[in-house]
Amino acid sequence: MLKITGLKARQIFDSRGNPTIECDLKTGKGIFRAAVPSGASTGTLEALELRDKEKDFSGKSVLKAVKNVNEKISEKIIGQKFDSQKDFDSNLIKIDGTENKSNLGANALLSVSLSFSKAFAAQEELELFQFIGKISDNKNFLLPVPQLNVINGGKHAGMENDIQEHMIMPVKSKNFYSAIKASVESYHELKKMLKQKFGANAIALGDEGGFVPPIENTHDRLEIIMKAVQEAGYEKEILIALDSASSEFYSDKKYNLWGKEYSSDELVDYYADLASTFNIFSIEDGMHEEDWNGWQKLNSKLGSKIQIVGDDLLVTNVERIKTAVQKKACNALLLKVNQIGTLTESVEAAKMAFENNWNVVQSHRSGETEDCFISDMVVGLGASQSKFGAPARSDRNAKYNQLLRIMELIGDKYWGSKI
Ligand code: 2PG
Ligand code: MG
Repeated sequence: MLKITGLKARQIFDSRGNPTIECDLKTGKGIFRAAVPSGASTGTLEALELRDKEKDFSGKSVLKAVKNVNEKISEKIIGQKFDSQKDFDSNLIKIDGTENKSNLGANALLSVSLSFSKAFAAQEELELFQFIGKISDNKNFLLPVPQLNVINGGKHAGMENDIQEHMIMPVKSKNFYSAIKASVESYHELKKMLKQKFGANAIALGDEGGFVPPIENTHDRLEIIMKAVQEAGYEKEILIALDSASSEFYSDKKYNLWGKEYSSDELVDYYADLASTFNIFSIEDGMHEEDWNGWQKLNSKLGSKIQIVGDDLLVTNVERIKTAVQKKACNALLLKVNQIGTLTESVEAAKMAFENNWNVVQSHRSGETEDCFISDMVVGLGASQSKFGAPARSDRNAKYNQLLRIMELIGDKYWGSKI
């Protein structure tokens, strides 16, 4: 049993300089803090991120969510005892009382849910990843194969009608440390090449720490990425992953990319063509979040060779995952805690994916904080992959650095590369 003795939320700023919420939860063991990330290319079915929509900070302040924690949630939980994360989160869900957390805000709920888990781990004298292993019934901790977004596009780079993320993935490295080394060295090689070819402006960074060079199509971006990987000496270790975030460039049943229109079929063919040219391991949100036919075509054409990941499609929601399994729409889950709003529901989503033999990719949001909860979470769940951005900027590297600390504890042979 864990007794909550205090709760205080506040407004802080995320990596884009937008307001977000963090919460301090107090128990006899100390004060436990968690902060909530925020997306730019959000799925329409995500749980509601409560923003004030008033004059300050262009409508983005989160003072109502903060107040909801400090008043409505505090009132119900301070002085109370809880015997598990599940018990605690189901209380939070009850206090909110809506399907999509639109009453108190998924951001308000998540700040409390995550800080509670840190407190409960301390109470049980467990590392956070061990605690997450316990609540998800997993004993096989894994260091993830990272997907690192080295060329940022789309909304994360101030662009439209564009593919969002071009990632390197050290799938064939021999252990986690070698994977990070290969990735960091390739990132620096890419920086050198981009500067040489396009000048200093090409090495400005997007929201996830990747470069934003003046290259307006994915084929040419992947070409220079692979050249850099080769130059760094890692072409045998590193494969490619993409996140199209295609809901962002879909309208009137067409996909609009770089001034050209594609039908669902044509876009599937475009991906097949890319996959025959480059060593692509994974494609995320290749199709629009409601284009189920498109997803089925993509998965049936490429799903036996390539990982097909649902993000906006699934929004970390077990009901959406069930539908996608039944429709054979994809074969992997992108897991984002703030899409659903509590840790327990996020764990349930991951477990449902595992039960269906899907891979799970634990993911950051493009707006992040210094909180590296997701590093412990991916290891605790035993998920094989992470998506934490480029190895640059502390909002991203905080996550890699925490994985390095966990590596010291569990050893780097436990590593997700058997995917
Ligand atoms: C995505 C994410 C993270 P955002 O689409 O997968 O990379 O972006 O947080 O902006 O939704
Ligand atoms: Mg995505």
